[in-house]
Amino acid sequence: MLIQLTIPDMMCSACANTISQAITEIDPQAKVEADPVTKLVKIESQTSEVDLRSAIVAAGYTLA
Ligand SMILES: [Cu+2]
Repeated sequence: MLIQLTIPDMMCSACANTISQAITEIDPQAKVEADPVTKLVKIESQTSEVDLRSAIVAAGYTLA
């Protein structure tokens, strides 16, 4: 399933990397596209959206 999330405090490519890592930690098969310019993260994953959201929050980011 494809999930698209907005993360307003993803400010740079380091944030994008941190977020991508947080997601692949809970789902190593996930495909993540994080763009600090648009603040959008596109995730192709079988993990539930709730779990993906918690992983991002646990990494220190805020979801819109
Ligand atoms: Cu950053």
